[in-house]
Amino acid sequence: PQADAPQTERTLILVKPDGVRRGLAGEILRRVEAKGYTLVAVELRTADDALLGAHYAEHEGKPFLAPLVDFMKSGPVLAVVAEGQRVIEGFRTLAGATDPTVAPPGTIRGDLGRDWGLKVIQNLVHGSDSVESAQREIGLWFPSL
Ligand code: RTP
Ligand code: MG
Repeated sequence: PQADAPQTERTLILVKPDGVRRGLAGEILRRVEAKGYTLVAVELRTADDALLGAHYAEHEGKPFLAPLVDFMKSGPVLAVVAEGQRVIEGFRTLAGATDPTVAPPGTIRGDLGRDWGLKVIQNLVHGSDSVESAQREIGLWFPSL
C-alpha cells in the first residue's frame, strides 16, 4: 500500500475461553500491544447463544458449529477492539493458522496452542477476517462503539 493511502482499521479480537482459562489473556494482549496496535475496548464477558449464533452465522450448517458454540460458552471470553494500519490482516498473521499444530512458531497459536483431541479446535483466539466482518462483529460485541 502507498504511504498516501492509509488504511487505519479496527478489528475484533476474542481471547477464547481456553486462553482465559489458561491465564494467557495478558500474554496475548501483550503481543497485540507490542506489535504497535492500539487497544480501543476490552471487556471480559461470558457469551450466550444469541451472541454466538450471530457471531458465527457464516458457519451455519457446518458440523463443528454446535461444539464450537458450546466451547465458546464454556467460560468468559476477553473481547477486544484493536486499531491500527492493516490490523485485520496483521492480527491474523500474529494468530497463525487455525490448526495450532501447524501454526508457525512465533504466532499465538503456534507458540501457545496445540491439539488437545477435543471435539472442536481450541485455538486461543479469534480475529475478524475482513473489513466487513470486523464492522459486523464489533457491532455485535460492542454495540456502543
Ligand atoms: P477464527 O474465526 O476463530 O479467527 O478462526 P479461523 O478464521 O482461523 O477459523 P474458522 O474457519 O473461521 O473457524 C472458526 C473456529 O471454529 C473452530 N473450528 N473447529 N474442524 C474443526 O474442529 C473446526 N473447524 C473450525 C476453530 O475454533 C476456529 O477458530
Ligand atoms: Mg474465522
